[in-house]
Amino acid sequence: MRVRLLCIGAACFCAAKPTDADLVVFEFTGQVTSFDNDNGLWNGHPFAGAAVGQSFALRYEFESTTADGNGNAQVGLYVGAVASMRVTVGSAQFEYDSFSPNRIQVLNDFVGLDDYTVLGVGTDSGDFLHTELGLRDSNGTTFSSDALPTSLVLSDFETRFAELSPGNSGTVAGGPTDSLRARIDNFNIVPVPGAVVLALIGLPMAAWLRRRVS
Ligand SMILES: [Ca+2]
Ligand SMILES: [Ca+2]
Repeated sequence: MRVRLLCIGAACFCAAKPTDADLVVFEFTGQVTSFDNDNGLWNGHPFAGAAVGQSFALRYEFESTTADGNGNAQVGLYVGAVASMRVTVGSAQFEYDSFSPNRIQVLNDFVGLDDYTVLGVGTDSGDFLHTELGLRDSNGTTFSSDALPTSLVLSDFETRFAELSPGNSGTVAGGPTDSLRARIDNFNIVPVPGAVVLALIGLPMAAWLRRRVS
């Protein structure tokens, strides 16, 4: 009986330790502050009708255990960390179906500042979007290392923005660029549904097993 319970316990432990447990969902919301379509690059895009004052939301899921790909102790570079990303402008939505590239970059005390940036470049049903989130603390007091943060305090950063571009050139210098810029006003960590369910199932099960085995 005890052996069987231990086997069940081991199975539960394995089931409660999926990669889901390492996923974190960040959501930023704010407002569109500028929209430029001088080159017509937004034409036919889901965000073609964007306008200053509309609501803005950026939500992404990332793998919190992604390894730092930059050996510099002041630079954390987490390439491919973003598992999914959705951008909403007013009632229009862009949900990435492919990413190339995506990354999260953390700067700690780099030229005196702390900085958190997220880049997503890719498509949704053939439409293209270059998304960049930028948070900057010019006092350099927010981060104490270049580790990938799993929570943030928005008020730590005096500069908070998102910038979008519809062209393949993104924000690369020299190419035509139309852009949408939003300021970020709010931040939430969204519970990952799978992890919540597993935690709810896993904790009572573990307690029950402890009682039975002891
Ligand atoms: Ca590093
Ligand atoms: Ca710092």
